[in-house]
Amino acid sequence: TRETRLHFWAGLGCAWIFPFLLRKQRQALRAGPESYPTLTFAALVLNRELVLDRVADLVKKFVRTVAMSRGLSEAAATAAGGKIFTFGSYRLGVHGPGSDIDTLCVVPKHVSRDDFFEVFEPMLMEMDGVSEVSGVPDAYVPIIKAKISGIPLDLLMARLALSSIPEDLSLRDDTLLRNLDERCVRSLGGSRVTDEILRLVPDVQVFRDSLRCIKLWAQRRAIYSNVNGFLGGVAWAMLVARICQFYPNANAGAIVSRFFIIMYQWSWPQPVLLKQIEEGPLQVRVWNPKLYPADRSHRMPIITPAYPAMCSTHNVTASTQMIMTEEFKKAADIVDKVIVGKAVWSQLFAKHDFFHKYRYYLQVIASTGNADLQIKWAGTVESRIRQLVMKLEYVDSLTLAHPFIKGFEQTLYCLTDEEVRLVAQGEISDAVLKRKKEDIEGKESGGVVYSTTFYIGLQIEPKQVGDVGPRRLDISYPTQEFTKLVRVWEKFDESCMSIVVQHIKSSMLPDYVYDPGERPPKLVQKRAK
Ligand code: 3AT
Ligand code: MN
Ligand code: MN
Repeated sequence: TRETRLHFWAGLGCAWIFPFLLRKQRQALRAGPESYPTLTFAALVLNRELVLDRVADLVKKFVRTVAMSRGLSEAAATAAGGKIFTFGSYRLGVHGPGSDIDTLCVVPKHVSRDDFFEVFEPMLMEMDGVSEVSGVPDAYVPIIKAKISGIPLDLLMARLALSSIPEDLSLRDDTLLRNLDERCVRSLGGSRVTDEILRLVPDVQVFRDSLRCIKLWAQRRAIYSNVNGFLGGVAWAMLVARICQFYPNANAGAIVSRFFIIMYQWSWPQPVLLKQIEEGPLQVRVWNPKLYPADRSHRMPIITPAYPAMCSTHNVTASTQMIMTEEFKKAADIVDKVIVGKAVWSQLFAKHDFFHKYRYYLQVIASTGNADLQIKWAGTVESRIRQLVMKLEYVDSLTLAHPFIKGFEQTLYCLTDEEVRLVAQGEISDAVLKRKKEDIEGKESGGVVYSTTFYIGLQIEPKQVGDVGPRRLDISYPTQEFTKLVRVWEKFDESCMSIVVQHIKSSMLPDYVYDPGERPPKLVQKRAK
């Protein structure tokens, strides 16, 4: 099209000004016409690469600094090296403009994990264009989150049992994992898995194009989320990779078409494997349902291809499995119709109808009076929601408990303590909704409430013939158990954190769950009275 050509020439023009842009242009040209429109965004791509180059240099400088402080000569300290590896969507080549760069920093044995947080983190803060550096050294996978030139990075570190990290180091060799700290093994995992996936697909470009399509579909259908019991990025990548292996000569369109029908018909709990599970040099557990009852309970096992093999879908419950299976079926039907000309591809990406689908919803409201605390509290509550879902699955007459994949955040300004109490209970008056930050400045009582609300759709068994009286649904036990469970969190503090679970009719859902114009008009009227 004319526009594409315009983008193309504009991009090419820039390329003459910046020689490195030219390299990007060539790559995009080679990648084919689909990528021409991205040429004008070459600057963005370039930005990511530049950022990575700078991080790679910083890691080398970090290793050198620590080595010299330990008494190594300058030459030996420089030879100690240091290297970065990427993983996640950036490494797979399916990242979007909002994606972070997941980066693993590999260092030699004389650099410790403490150095990463005590030396590297401050060095990072000093770097040009860096903002929002925050290290979480005591996480299960210790991490430094940062923003460099506006691009978010997740930085992990792994310390290998080697005296130097050569430029051409590969992480493929399982023996590298010997004598490592568990946290280092976990940190290496992400990179080793993505690299292995890319090695195991017959055609990387077909895999990428197909995965982009499946990711978009899963996001639009609200089934993209590991914490909530659906699948996360790595699991979706492995499913697509498996289909690519079944059809090594197929193009992306064919892969996507086959994907849905194969996944719909898959005989779970038969695992999805990209290669045979291998034993290795460590004393760690490798996924094995014959040996471990916990592994036997996995409903839709999708197993990572790098040693030690792990199940990436531990969180799937009976409900989320049912929901995903239904989505595979719906998508397979659309594809069938597309093939005979009775539907168009865009129907595949229709927005989910979660907030139209059920008559009753559970509303889980987590709130605090502090923005930083809220992130942790809401995260804790969210990570436990699947426990609530599993408890609900045991309730008679409840056929499905459908968790929504994201929470809705609100900041509310309260004038009185009574308002604070009501807001935490989910009772938000129009007056509070309209209030702004300035309205409560200098006030003694009241204050700001940060709240995050999660939703679970409830599907109730239809009334059987012969049933008398209204159907009763008793969910008090699971909800009480759930609130107890989140309150045992070690940082829970009754005085400043609140958790409320309530069940509401769909007509009581707040407007913010809908896009503008999406709310059924009848319900709008009801609420207006
Ligand atoms: P985006 O394009 O960044 O949204 P992504 O697939 O790269 O998609 P993430 O950056 O969230 O997703 O995650 C990349 C990898 O990091 C996936 C997983 O191997 C690892 N990872 C993510 N979250 C966690 C976590 N909480 N704990 C341990 N590993 C994690
Ligand atoms: Mn990422
Ligand atoms: Mn990340």
